[in-house]
Amino acid sequence: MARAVIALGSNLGDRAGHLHRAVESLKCLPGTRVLAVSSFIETAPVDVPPAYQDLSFLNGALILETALEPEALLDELNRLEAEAGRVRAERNGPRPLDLDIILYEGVRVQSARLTLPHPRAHLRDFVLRPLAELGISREGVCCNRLPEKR
Ligand code: PH2
Ligand code: MG
Ligand code: MG
Repeated sequence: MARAVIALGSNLGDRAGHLHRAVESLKCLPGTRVLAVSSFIETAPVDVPPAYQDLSFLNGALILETALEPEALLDELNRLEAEAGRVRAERNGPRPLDLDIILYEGVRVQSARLTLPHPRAHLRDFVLRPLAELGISREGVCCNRLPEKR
């Protein structure tokens, strides 16, 4: 089993509903347990096309423990995004649900599909604020390190 940190975001439709349903769906993934969930916070859009500057985000984060390998976990996250109605049309376009793997304990990956730890998470307040609530600092993200198990 490995622990992984997932960032959640939504700026389309019933944002809170999408995030809450995602947490419930993650609890049901095979070999997976959700250990901690942050609160969900309202954040201003960062680096989105000008047409979508008015769509503020709801963001959060969670820690899970899983038997899924990183790429298998990514497949499940992409499936949940699609089930929430996400259509990938343009870069950083509006989305009912975005689920990003921020780090996966002890694993560094650089492939076409996945980079771990997440290459931009440590620069983004909308990720770092929920992570801080879970006891994970910017340094923790950069160093691929989670707090001791309690
Ligand atoms: N996600 C992005 C781009 N910009 N801004 C906020 N506030 N929250 C996000 O989740 C977000 C963003 C790309 O995934
Ligand atoms: Mg994403
Ligand atoms: Mg994202």
